[in-house]
Formats: sequence, C-alpha cells, structure tokens
Amino acid sequence: MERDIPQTIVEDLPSPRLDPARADFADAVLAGFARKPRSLPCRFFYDARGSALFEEITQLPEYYPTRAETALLETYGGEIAERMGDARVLVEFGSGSSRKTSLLLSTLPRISVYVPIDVAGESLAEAADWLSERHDGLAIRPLVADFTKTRTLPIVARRSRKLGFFSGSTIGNLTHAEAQAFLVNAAYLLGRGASFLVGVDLKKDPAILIPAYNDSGGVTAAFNLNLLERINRELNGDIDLDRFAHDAVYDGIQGRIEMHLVSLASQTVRVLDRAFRFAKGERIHTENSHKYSVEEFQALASAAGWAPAHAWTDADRLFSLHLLRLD
Ligand code: AVJ
Repeated sequence: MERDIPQTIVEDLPSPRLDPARADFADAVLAGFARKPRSLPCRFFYDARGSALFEEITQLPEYYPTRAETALLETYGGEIAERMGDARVLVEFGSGSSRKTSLLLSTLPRISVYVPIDVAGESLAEAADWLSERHDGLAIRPLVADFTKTRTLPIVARRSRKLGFFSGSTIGNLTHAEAQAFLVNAAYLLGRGASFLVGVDLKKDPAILIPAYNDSGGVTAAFNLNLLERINRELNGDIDLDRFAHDAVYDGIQGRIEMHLVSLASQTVRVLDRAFRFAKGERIHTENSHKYSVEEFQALASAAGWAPAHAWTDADRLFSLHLLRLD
C-alpha cells in the first residue's frame, strides 16, 4: 500500500545540535534578551572561569558572607551537632567548593553518606575527590541535578535520617516565592525527622552591602561581565565588553542586592545569528541576592512546613545560620 511520506523541508531542520547544557544556556539568553526589562538567570555565572572568579570574590576584604559563615560553623559546630539529632546522611544543595562541608563533617562523625547536588558536574566530581581524601569511610554519592527540582535521592540515602545543608546564602538568589517552593521540595526530599542547616545573609546597612557586590578591585565586575564573555564563547556572540558596565544596587523595599550589566552605548549585539538592540543606559538584570532578618527567614521556613529550631548569628550581625526541623 502506498503511503504519504511527509515532505522534509531542509531549510527548517534545526541548526547543528547544541549539547544540552549549551542549548539550555542558548534558550535562556535568547529569551532573556527578548524580554524587557532584559535579564539573565544567575545560575549561568558558574562556568569554569565564573567559578574561579567566585572563589576570588570569597577572599575579598569587602565580601564578608563566606568568612562570616565559616566562622559561625567553626564556633558553633559542636552546638549544631548536638541540636541536629542523629542524622546519618548529609544532603548538600548547590554544593560548589566543599571547604565548609568538610568543616561541618568534622563535627558530625555519625554522617556516613554524603549526597552533594549541583548542576556543575565537573566541580562536583572535583569536590567529591577533595572530600573523600579528608573523610575516611564516607560514602559520596553526587547528584548532577538542579537542586530546586530534585525529587529523589540515591538508594543508600533513602532510609536513614537526613541533614540538609544549604550554605553561602545561595537561597538569597531565589525570590521569596521561589525560596518557599524550594523549602517545600527540600522537606519532601529530606523527609520526616530531618534537620536542615541553612546559611542566610542578614539585612544590614547598605554601606556594607553595596561594596560586597561592587568591590574596589573589580573582581565582582569581572564575575558579572563573564556572563557576556560566556555568551561570546559559547553562543557565537559579538558583545564588546567595553560597552557594558557592572552595577550593584540595594533595593530596600525588596530587601535585596540586584546586579545589573548596563549598556554604555546605543548598540546592536549579535547572539546565535540574532540581533538585539540596546539603548544607552539599558540594563540586563543578572542576579538577586535577598537579605533576611532572622525573623523573616524563620517565617518563610515555617510557611514551608519547617520548624525553626535555632539561629546562630555573629557579633556583628553579618550572617545567620538557621537550623530547621521537620517533625
Ligand atoms: C553565592 C549566590 C550567595 O549572592 O552573595 C557574590 C553570589 N554574586 N557576588 C551572593 C555573588 C556576587 C553569591 N551567592
């Protein structure tokens, strides 16, 4: 029997296939540049160069969060261990570099399984190697995944009591609604009896906040501009980096630092063969970094079903570590 064979229109075939990570980046950039106001998701900061620049940021005199959180873990490690119950499995969200994790693990001898979850597969493997050298007998089961969407844990992690760890105030990158949805999903993932240790940057004087996101050495500027370099490298872009500038502002109403890239001229840029016009002064919103008072974060956690058990803060009230529980 004769059949109609659909005609293939050669011109409509997709252009040479991008690998999935690059396709995801391409979709985000094309959509973000098509929208007004323009924006790009901050998760794309962390390619190899961006991750290296972020490590540099954590060493800057102006960038207090990493130092303040590390000091809290060092000072209160024993207390955290006492309060968190008998978890055997540590699940880390957006793990990145694992120095803080090692600090935490050294105060928690009962943890036998470690599940780091991160989208960056290479840095995940590196961090796993680094940690396994320092923590004998620890089973490490990395999950390459978007931690806001993870719905299942590896089998070895399923039956035991869990401790979640979400450090660095990465939760601040999410809007309040997204943060609440994340905490609901984390409750589902970690299950009954779980504890959750969350590092959250505190609201404070913008005179301290703004330099932390606009350092005098220009490292944060390079970190922000790397997003455009990444577009040039991976998406065949022709963006002139000298025609964009880094900016960081504090929005006191929303309680967040916003990072932007500002077009210094009226210009057209090309990305994957598409043209985008930028007016002089037009902005690309690249990151939110929400700040919370202790009470605000506890209210958010409660609304997501978690019981706030304790919060530690430093003497200068720079940063907070929250212990949450799920009964
Ligand atoms: C790693 C997301 C917590 O928001 O402070 C640092 C990222 N951006 N400087 C933050 C960042 C600019 C950082 N987080």
